[in-house]
Amino acid sequence: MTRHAPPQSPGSPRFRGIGTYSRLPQLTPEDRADFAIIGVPFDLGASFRSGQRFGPQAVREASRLVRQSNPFHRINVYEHLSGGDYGDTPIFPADLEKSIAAIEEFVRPIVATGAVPVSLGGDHTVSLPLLRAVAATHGKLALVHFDSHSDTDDTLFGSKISHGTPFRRALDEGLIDPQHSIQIGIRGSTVTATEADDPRSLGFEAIEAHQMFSLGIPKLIERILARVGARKAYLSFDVDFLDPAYAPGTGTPEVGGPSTREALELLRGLASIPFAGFDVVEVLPSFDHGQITALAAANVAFECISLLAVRRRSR
Ligand SMILES: [Mn+2]
Repeated sequence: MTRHAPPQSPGSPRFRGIGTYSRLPQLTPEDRADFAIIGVPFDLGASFRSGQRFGPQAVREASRLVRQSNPFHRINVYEHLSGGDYGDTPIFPADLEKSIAAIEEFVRPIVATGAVPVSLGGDHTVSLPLLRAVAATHGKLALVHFDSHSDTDDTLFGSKISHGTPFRRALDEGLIDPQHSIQIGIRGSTVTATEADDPRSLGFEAIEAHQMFSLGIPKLIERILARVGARKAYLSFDVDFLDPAYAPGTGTPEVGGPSTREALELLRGLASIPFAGFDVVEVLPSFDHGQITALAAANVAFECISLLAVRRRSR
């Protein structure tokens, strides 16, 4: 099998070439790779600011500076993995249901080839069709969810499918196992006084931002690993997990969150989990400044890819 990898910088400066993720080769669903970058330019499920449809391309542009090796893990990712950018899913800009179906249909056969999708959103609604596509091959998944919101509402403004409901629907459809799922970073003012307990009543473990800071990152990593165990898992990273100082370009920002540095440290502790899919969502370029958010998202995606490489190396 051809090992797909980005060109190295000497001889090809990083500002040169077509803007795929990390300048990876552009692949088609017929190609074979270990991981698949997939853009999901969808924002019909956003309840406040919208424009996340422009997220994938902003993250790709910021990812030019993402190189082949992760020095924390002392690993060249592409010595262990082949990866490519599969472009964007089809989208119908005035039809939510049709778009959701098209996202799932695009991603499902890619997952069936054995590739791990690393999807770039899009508002958080996209996690639902992505989970459907991943669960179709891998079965019920443990969810590791970084976000300032639990996104487990039954409805949002009367709609069953939105960026506030993906994990409730995933639960209803049996795509995720709440007993082995964990949400981290939940914060912000709420509609009712006890809303923060809602995901717990559904069976999720939820670590609110204030609990996260008192636990500290090493203990937090232990909690995530204990919750997931050896199960196949899906990691969903909403950039509003980060404090707005580190991710201003997003739809529903909440103050009092972690820094990008803390997020990287957290992610780096998760290499023992067998991840079957990742998404990085809610990048909203029109509210971004100096690529702060897009650059954070590009590097979060690289840390996710690095986890796959570290796990491959250890086996
Ligand atoms: Mn979210």
